[in-house]
Amino acid sequence: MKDFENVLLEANDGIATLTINRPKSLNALNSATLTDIGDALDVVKNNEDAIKVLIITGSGEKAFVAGADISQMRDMNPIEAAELSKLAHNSFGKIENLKQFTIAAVNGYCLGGGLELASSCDMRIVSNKAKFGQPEVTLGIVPGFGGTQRLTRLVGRGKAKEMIATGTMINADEAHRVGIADEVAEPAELIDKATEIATTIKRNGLIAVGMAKYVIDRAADLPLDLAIDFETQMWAQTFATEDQTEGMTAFLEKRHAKFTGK
Ligand code: CO8
Repeated sequence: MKDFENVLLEANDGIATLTINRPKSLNALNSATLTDIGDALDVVKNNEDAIKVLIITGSGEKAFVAGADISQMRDMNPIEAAELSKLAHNSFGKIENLKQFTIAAVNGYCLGGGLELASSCDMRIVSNKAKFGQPEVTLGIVPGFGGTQRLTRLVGRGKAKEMIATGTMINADEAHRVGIADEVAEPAELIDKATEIATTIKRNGLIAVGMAKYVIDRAADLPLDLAIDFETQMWAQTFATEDQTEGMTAFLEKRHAKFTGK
């Protein structure tokens, strides 16, 4: 696939892996890395035929992403801070808007912008050595890449406020208990576990998977009657796809479906 300076993008048998690759800085997110993430996500979006699921992870054994790059941020003025935040929102928004399902394979420190990146993914499979936190207040700032919002939606207001106001880290078991982590794995088994889930998902039709994540994300904060109505519209639309005919025909013919994403 395409080469980037700060991330690696590889694809194998329908599953792409995007690795944040600045291990000397614990994969901290500077502008160049956020730009590379956005560009790599465009490649994923434009290759729906070849890529059905995306795994996002960090390079090295220590960190998924240890936050936004503090050495870049220290001397920024408010306008530059807003630009950096916009850059991150643009890239993280692309993750949510992909049809492809996204899995964060959290291999180590997942702090600040790192937790905000992981929170933008559809699922989080985490190493039992991973540590999670929003330490921004310890630096005199607040989360600026969506942390006050996406973390709150994952764990509820009380826990989000506790994590953000204390700035302290929680371990993988606690992250699992509060709903940040969907599964916890041994470090050596993390990518295999993420790949196993990705393999199950990629067998399903990309349209149905993409629509399911779209309706879950878009309708989550609507009143229930509107959300149900939205789901009904999406459900009805799947009956206009070849995948629906193929899925149901395959069931009736007692064979595996061959979805084409049409
Ligand atoms: N930015 C820049 N460099 C970093 C970062 C970071 N976030 N994290 C680690 N590094 C660098 C260290 O400076 C060090 O570099 P060097 O070897 O050149 O001295 C290298 O990575 C290794 O780190 P440590 O030596 O500190 O490793 P330790 O094992 O001792 O500690 C920790 C690991 C606990 C993860 C520690 O590095 C740490 O606390 N890092 C900072 C974590 C943090 O505060 N993250 C939040 C940053 S703020 C943020 O993400 C805000 C997002 C919203 C921004 C909105 C902007 C508008």
